[in-house]
Amino acid sequence: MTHVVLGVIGSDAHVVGITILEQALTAAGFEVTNLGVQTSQEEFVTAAEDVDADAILVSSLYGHAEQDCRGFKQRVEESTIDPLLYIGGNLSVGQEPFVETRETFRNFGFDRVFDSETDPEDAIAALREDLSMSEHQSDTCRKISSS
Ligand code: B12
Repeated sequence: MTHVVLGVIGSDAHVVGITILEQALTAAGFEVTNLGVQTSQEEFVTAAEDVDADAILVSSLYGHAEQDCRGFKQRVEESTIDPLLYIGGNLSVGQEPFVETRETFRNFGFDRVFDSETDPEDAIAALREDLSMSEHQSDTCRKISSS
């Protein structure tokens, strides 16, 4: 079973994006823990340890992602797990080109960085690729967990 922990980091209260992501990931057969909005780094890591998460998906919309994510990778490294780290949403403030934003968050230790135009299917395809899952495998997860 492939377990994904999802949430909105910091004081950010934008809930629509992660709700859509949760639904898409669940429909694709992933086991999803949605921590909701205003989630601290510590809450992400504790939840991910609890379920032995394969991936943590961080969302940020309100323009404070850099401050909120500083030290996140280090915190994960100090934990008992080694999940993939994805971040997405509206990550930059102002007109910064996305290539620069991506570079910033890659340097923070995120494996993939997604912009606000991301279709949930892109994230699902990336997870399958990075976790070396076939579509069939995640469908199988869904069948097992729903039976
Ligand atoms: C609705 C909204 C609000 C609502 C939120 C209601 C709620 N509870 O959700 C309210 C009015 C409360 C609000 C408040 C604020 N907002 Co607002 N809000 C929006 C708005 C109009 C739409 C957001 C939305 O729901 N989009 C629809 C969903 C489906 O899209 P999404 O969230 O982008 O998510 C998709 C992708 O981004 C991606 N994705 C998201 N996260 C992740 C994570 C991963 C890992 C992956 C793979 C993909 C992914 O997949 C999602 C599904 O396709 C946007 C502008 C916009 N058009 O985006 C501004 C916007 C996000 N808000 C903004 C701001 C500034 C604020 C406030 C700070 C304003 C203020 N001064 O008070 C506050 C912050 C409050 C807080 N503590 O969070 C700015 C952020 C600017 C920035 N980043 O530089 C925006 C961009 C508006 C703007 N152009 O200035 N907001």
